[in-house]
Amino acid sequence: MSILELEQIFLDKIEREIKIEPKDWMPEQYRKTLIRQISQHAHSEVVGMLPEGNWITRAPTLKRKAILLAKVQDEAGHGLYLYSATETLGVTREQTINDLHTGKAKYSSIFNYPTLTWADIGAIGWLVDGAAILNQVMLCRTSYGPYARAMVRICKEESFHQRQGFEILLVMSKGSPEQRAMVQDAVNRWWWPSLMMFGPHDSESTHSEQSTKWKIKRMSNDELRQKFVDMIAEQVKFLNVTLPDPALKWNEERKHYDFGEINWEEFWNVVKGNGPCNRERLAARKKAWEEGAWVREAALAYSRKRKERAAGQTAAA
Ligand code: FAQ
Repeated sequence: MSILELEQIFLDKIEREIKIEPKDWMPEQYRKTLIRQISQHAHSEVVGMLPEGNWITRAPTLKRKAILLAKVQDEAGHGLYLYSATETLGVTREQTINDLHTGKAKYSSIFNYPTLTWADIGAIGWLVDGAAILNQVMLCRTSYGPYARAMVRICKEESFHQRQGFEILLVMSKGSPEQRAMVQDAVNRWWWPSLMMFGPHDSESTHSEQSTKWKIKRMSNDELRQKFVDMIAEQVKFLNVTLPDPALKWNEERKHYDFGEINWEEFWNVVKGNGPCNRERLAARKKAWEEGAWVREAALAYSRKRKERAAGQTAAA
């Protein structure tokens, strides 16, 4: 079959909402786009464990500690599903991780901000997981089968994450004046970086047009960001705090909240590696990879041994 015919079959599948599977023919650029996006998503999940991991030993009660541990473990699991989904596209996990360590691959800008107080853990759950869910609900319908299926499970866990974050803030907002001040301070610091998670304005988004045609993306960066603002502007009313944006206002004509301009200079600065914690995050991941080498070697040796044993038993039978 000619490339043109193969491409037509691929485009027909996209048109008819049939998922593209690993063994199907796909344009090289579709494969590359998916490797970029899914691996960066995986890196985000794994790097995303670091800001919260900082509070496992300092969670205020045993119950909070158990919940946070479970949440951070979930993020590791999400990273693993996504690394596996990336591998179905023909790259090895080592290549993918090497791209993170050498700075070739990105991860979400949001994880380059520090977690200064316990209220930050609430703000991450509420705002960061909240933003992640909106984006990921859309990705449950993405055109590549393994990515879409991974997203279904991830979304279930993320909605638990968001509720636990909101509940942390709700409890604190009913506490002492100091606790309420901590909630306000955390919301002030996490609000704008959360809006940046959706990526640049549609007019600046280099990949959106093609990714939308291939149904990798189903909603634009700005559409999702607006949905997030509309959702959070209502939820914040229960927390007795305000969002740090004087321009935030319901627009009756648009039936959406208007909001202020994002500091794009800050966004690109963080994306380029110059945020408050970029160097620390990357150093932590490299250290974990190097110190975990013996575990990977042991697992490989064990699997080799099992295969040899099984082969020996078959030969003897
Ligand atoms: N940070 O043309 P676009 C989570 C880059 S998971 C850094 O619009 P695209 C769970 C972009 O890569 C959060 N870089 O790109 C959790 C591209 O550069 P490249 C992660 C960003 O792909 C919660 C360039 O800018 N979620 O939070 C960012 O069409 C709590 C141009 O941008 C995902 O990864 C950014 N924020 O749209 C864990 C979801 N935004 O690659 C722990 C999957 C853009 O050419 C605790 N990804 N860039 O070098 C996506 O949906 C898309 O990739 C977007 C960006 C929407 C992020």
